[in-house]
Amino acid sequence: MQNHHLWIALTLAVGIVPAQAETIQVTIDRLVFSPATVEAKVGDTIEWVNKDVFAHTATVKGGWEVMIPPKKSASLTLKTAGPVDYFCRFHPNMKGRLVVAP
Ligand SMILES: [Cu+2]
Repeated sequence: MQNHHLWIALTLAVGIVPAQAETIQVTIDRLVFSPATVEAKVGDTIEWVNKDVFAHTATVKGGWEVMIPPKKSASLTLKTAGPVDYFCRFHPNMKGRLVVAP
């Protein structure tokens, strides 16, 4: 009986949590971030999946940098709101954008 009540309490609690943090994948294939623009919110995690055989980065000028080794993935949890443009330091033509809601 105690367990039953606990289960109901948990179910109700989950129901009122506003929005769950998500993990959003960005694929890198043949020197292209895809999707190039991602809409996310603070607390979400971006996971870059590198399908290429060479390393890439997701680099923000004056900000953070994530190294994504060949055939591997790397991730970053978003801490600040606002739009942010990033590029690959090895291939500056590779560009991506994160639009981060509070
Ligand atoms: Cu690159």
